[in-house]
Amino acid sequence: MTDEHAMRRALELALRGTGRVSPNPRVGCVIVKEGRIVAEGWHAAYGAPHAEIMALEQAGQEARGATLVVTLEPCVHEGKTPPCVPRILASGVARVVIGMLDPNPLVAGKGVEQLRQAGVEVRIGVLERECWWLNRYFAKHIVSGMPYVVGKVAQSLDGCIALPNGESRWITGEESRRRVHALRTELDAVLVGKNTVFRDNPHLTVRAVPGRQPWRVVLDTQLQLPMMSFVFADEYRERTILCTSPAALQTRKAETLRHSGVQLLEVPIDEEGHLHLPTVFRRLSEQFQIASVLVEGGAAVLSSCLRHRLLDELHVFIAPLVIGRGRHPFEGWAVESLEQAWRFSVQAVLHSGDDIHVILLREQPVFAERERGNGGTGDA
Ligand code: AOF
Ligand code: ZN
Repeated sequence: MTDEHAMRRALELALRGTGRVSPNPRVGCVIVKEGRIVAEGWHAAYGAPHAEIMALEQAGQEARGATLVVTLEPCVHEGKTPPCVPRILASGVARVVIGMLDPNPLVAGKGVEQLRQAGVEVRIGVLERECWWLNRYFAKHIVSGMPYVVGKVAQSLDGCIALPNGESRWITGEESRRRVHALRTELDAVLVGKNTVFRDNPHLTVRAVPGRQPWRVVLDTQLQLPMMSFVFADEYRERTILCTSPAALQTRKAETLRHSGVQLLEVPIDEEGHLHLPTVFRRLSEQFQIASVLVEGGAAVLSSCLRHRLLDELHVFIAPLVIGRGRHPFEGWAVESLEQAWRFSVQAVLHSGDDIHVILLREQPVFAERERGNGGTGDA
């Protein structure tokens, strides 16, 4: 059993925390002795024991002289649970293999330092890229106080998200819709603008896959949306956060919505008369502990995200369909020269049923250079 093999298993275990641990990281841990895994642990829920503790408890005496393999640097701080490093030391583990250092400033590097000082052999950076990918939401949120923002676009081959009259159902196919639902349950919140709710009256819930419901964030500056929109009236309305202007918050309508359980969030207006988007995200992070947001549209909101440089990642689902004249996903964004165009780097190109699923990142991830090798074009 190589360290890489063990780390793969730890990564698998970490995934069990999906949708349950945010804003904390998804962490997995295995304990390896004489070439085989003797215990497994993962962070199962927010506030629950850390992955290392779960694994150590299962290992008991077997931990003595063993190797502990964990996706994230063990912690040294007293949080909702006691620190892990002292427990690791007490267990008699001889060697610790770590996927990535903890970006949490309370931990960052200190876990490794304490382990080494106590004479434990430490190896860092095994499957680091995969570990980082798993915890990109956590990392952004803990370092910057802003959520990790993922945009979603469902479009035709020629870049249309809707006909000129706004009709958009269904450009992409069933598998792509399933993947969007999987994103909704993985991320903490789904965000849309007023026009999307007007036009589609979406539920923005998770139905096509199992998993917990995300927060639903709706931007409606003047509070014009009908009270009977599903996001305000269905059984999950207490999971809806309506962002609106200070003036609109004073109205009877706002009061009625608050009474029915909808959360209201006051956001200042920017120079163009829109809700100030960076403030929306900061408040979602501060007041609701939202570490990741899926921006599902429409074009005005997606464009605004670009203008404010808020998109960390973009998922484009492309149906093999030519529409011709139609609506464009970023039509509210314009540049004068190609140098000003917004450039992403391609992270993955996947088949999604009959569609293409492209995952893009706002910048080259730290690891891409190292791993690019000969195969890729390296061009976004
Ligand atoms: C987790 N699960 O398995 C590990 C974490 O408030 P606490 O005590 O739950 O601590 C949260 C911090 O602990 C988190 O920000 C991260 O830095 C560190 N490691 N957290 O939730 C785990 N190993
Ligand atoms: Zn810990």
